[in-house]
Amino acid sequence: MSEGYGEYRNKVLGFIEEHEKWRSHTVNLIASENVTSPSVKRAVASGFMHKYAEGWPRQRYYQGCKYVDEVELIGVDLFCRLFKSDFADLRPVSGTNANQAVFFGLTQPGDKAIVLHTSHGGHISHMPFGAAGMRGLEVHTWPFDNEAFNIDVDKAAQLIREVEPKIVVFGGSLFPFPHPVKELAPVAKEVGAYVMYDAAHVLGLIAGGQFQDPLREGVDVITASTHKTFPGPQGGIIVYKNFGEDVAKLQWAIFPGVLSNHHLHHMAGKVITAAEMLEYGEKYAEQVVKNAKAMAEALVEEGFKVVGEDRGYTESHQVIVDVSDLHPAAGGWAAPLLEEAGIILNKNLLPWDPLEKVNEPSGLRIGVQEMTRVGMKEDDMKEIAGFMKRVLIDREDPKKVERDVFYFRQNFQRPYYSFDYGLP
Ligand code: DSN
Repeated sequence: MSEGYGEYRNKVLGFIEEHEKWRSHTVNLIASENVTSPSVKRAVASGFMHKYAEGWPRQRYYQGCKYVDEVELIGVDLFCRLFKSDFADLRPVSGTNANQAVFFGLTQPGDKAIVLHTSHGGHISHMPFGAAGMRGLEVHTWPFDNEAFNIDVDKAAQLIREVEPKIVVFGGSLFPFPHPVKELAPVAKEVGAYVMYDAAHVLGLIAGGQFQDPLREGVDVITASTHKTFPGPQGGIIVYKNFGEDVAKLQWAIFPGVLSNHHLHHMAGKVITAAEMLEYGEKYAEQVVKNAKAMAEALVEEGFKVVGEDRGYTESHQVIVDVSDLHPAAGGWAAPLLEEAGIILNKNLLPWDPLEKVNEPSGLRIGVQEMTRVGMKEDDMKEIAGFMKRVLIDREDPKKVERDVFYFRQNFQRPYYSFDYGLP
């Protein structure tokens, strides 16, 4: 019998504890993350994690599902209410898994798709090297207007008519402004294309009625992850309209197409988060957008170049900063330096960057959704912008700034907009 492996258990538990302590002391501005409420944590750490339940509630391929079925049916109802959709499917285990299901259900190899290029903020799963390409789709990309930081509507309409795609995909990962869905969905319909919207980043804002409303603007199917502005556990979701006989193809693609068992503990966490968002989502999303605007204005005040000036900088949770004037390595220099100061964000290619600059891109992407969830308001955004200035413009020792970040963060430790803590 081998001895001493308990040391690894101790190490793992120790690193988890260190990580949690460290995260609670830092200002996390990663735009794709969030923190869950204690109730959601309870669901994710529950006995639902030990269960198999392939298929649809009450029509499972496994016995012993009477409780998980009840939870999943509540979830379907809550997600349909939240997004005013005809159907909701909580089974995808990630946003990419949800995208795979749509590509496999609604398209065939050789079909054409139009998506947002990753260098313009699109997601890797939409690309030829991601899920769309793996499905065998011929991938075209939306013409992008760098000035407007958005899809170029006229050129995009022309592209749809030329390419005649089977599916068009809106949404992405660098996403300060709503996409022109109202304008382009009717053109996509003219050529018989499905309209998909990847709401991974903005799901919580849509739920709170503070961004665009894709299903009312002509989208057939929304895919998303459930842990960004939607402050749930890691996972995926698909909500969709009744778009006719192909609904069955989508459902077949979800299971048994790209999934066998779904993750029932995460499913339960999504259900509690949906209830939180029905109760508190409007106020949460409203504060997220206010905070993002306040952060953009404060950064400009401190001397940073923020993208989207003529459009009010942002309408989402994201603020995009161009730091190319501050250092030759730009974002590749700024992001690790900020981490030393306890401010966690990521460097990001901007649409005008050549792809070779991927490790030293011009941009920083900031998301304020997590700090909003722990109770921060507009004035707190000014404090954070001030910390960033001290590190990146004044070139103060990041370790000194880290101490101040630590004390600032002490006051923000609870995930509000939840049944556990209510409103901040
Ligand atoms: N693309 C990742 C992000 O936006 O951080 C999520 O998949």
